[in-house]
Amino acid sequence: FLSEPKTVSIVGCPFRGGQARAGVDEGPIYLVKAGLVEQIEELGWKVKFDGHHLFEDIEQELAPTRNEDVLGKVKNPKLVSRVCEAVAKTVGDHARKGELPLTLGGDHSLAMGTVSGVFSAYPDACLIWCDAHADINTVESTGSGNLHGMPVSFLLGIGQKLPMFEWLKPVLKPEKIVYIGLRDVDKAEKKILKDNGIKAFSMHEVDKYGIGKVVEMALDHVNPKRTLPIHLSFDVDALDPSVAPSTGTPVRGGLSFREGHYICEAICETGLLVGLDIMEVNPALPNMDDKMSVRQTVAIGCSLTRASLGETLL
Ligand code: HAR
Ligand code: MN
Ligand code: MN
Ligand code: MN
Repeated sequence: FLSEPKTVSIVGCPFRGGQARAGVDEGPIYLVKAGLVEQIEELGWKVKFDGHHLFEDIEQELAPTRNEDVLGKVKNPKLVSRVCEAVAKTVGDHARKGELPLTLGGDHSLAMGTVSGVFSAYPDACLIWCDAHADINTVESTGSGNLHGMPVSFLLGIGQKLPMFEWLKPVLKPEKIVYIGLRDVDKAEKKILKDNGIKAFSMHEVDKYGIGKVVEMALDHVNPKRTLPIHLSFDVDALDPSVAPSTGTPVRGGLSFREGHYICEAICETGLLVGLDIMEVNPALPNMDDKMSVRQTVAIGCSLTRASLGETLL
């Protein structure tokens, strides 16, 4: 699906409006500073990166009413909507040019933008969502009100529609998404997954079958003939906190270093990857003094990206 010369377009999104913890907006800045652009070039890709998207115009325009940006339980709906709409346009434009958009988060609410953008260019694409969380709460079911826990329901078009998200079309069908790595799913989310027949491989299945079989079964579900474009949305909290500690909602019992990388390598091997998100790296966590954890998590954001883009072990 990609044009020659194979080109990655980095969409750096220093954005935190989908959740409460400061620092996740620094994630993309750290990933690029760690040398991600050069690392991808080293793999033989052409890399386009013209600086992080600053969303300053949006933040400024909404600043006067910032405290009023709440709708029912949902926090910052106007801000998140405007930012995701901008991301959808940028990502979609890159995808339509035959470039591979690599979005660096920032919090996972951004996936409303990235998936909308990629699916506007590739309507028959499928979505692989690696995460400890299902991020499928609806406006009605959310406990936290944080939009990073809801992007999948918005993309599916389930639950109450919010007026400011009118631009967001339900581009995703329940049979076109598959999860890997789940282990912290709200009760209401479990019901949504079940009611919609959505396939998920939790850590229980990873333990039972092994990661090789799980990725094969996941691909068999969304991409049985291995012909459809793939978008991979990778929340680094899918990995165990011992592996990727610098993230906002760590949950123990996650993917090992190798399991995480294996998923990326196996998807790369299909030759079908058209969109990639690396989300929820938060360099302010677990605390300001823990530079080791930050370096380790940023390095893993980079190595998951490289594994997705063709870095092999031999
Ligand atoms: N399910 C909880 C909620 O809706 C927690 C969600 C999120 N954290 C994430 N998403 N990092 O992957 O708020
Ligand atoms: Mn750009
Ligand atoms: Mn997530
Ligand atoms: Mn998560």
